[in-house]
Amino acid sequence: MKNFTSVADVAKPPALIQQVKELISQPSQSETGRGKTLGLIFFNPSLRTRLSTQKAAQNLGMNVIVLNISADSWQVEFEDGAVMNGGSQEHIKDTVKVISGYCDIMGVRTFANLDDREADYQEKVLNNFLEYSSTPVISLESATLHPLQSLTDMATISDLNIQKPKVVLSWAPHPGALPQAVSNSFLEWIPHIDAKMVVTHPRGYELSEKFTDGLSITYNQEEAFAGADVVYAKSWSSYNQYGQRPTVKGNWTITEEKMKLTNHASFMHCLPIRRNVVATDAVIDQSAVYRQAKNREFAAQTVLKNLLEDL
Ligand code: AN0
Ligand code: CP
Repeated sequence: MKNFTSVADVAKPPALIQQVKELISQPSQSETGRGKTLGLIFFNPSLRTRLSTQKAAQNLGMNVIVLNISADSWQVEFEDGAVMNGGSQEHIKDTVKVISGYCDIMGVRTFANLDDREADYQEKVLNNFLEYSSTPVISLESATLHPLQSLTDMATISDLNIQKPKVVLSWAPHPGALPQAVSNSFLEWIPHIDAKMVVTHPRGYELSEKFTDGLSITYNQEEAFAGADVVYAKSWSSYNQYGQRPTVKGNWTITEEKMKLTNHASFMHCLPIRRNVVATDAVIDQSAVYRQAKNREFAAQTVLKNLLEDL
């Protein structure tokens, strides 16, 4: 594997999911990464991605350096050919070339700005890393995808050992506008496990057809929940009215009553979660979310191992 920025970077996604499952059932450490350095670059906040990827690298004997670029470094210019007499102090080209000189593998987190759909969906920031880095690049969540999360989610679902589970991706409320990355990415990976996929969201929250083409989509959340084996909750802002939060009819918070419609479904969420907004305390407290978060370590370790082997 040369980079890990989307499912398209993976030759055999089911085999990678299987490797994560094996690590879940039998955690292990090795010296595969001894003497190698992983650089983790954050343009946005993170808890799980930061810690699980660091821990995964340590499990492989790697050194890790972390930079919170917005808080601790120079302000970065992204425009090609910019005359840099304004606020930004260093061009992305220089930032990436310098960082990659210190690293053997580089991870970057760069959220959607949710203002300019074209710029977000062109993955301008991530592509600068791919273009200027001399090392493999891991997405730690980009503008439109979160592959480490999705790989974890596929392994976590597959680890339930339910034959062809009914998996429901449900939109949920949130006080702010969130990216579509987690949901897009989930839908990009789900064909690689044997599941029956249903998406439910209010009108106005349609995702890009690139990700939902051919899927069963309903505006009726309760109908979607009937017989579900997995309920995967996520809030996202509108794709068509880009970054907006169109008015929603009814209450989309996931409650115990709604979960009773399912087939004793596992409740999943990538976290962080707004309690009693996305889902009630009772739903979250009986859910798979901590197992899911722990599995981030095994997914990151699997990805790092594959990248190290191809260095
Ligand atoms: C981010 C998002 O929705 O993309 C990160 C999730 C892993 N969530 C928030 O900003 C709350
Ligand atoms: N799920 C996830 O990526 O969490 P963080 O934003 O805390 O890294």
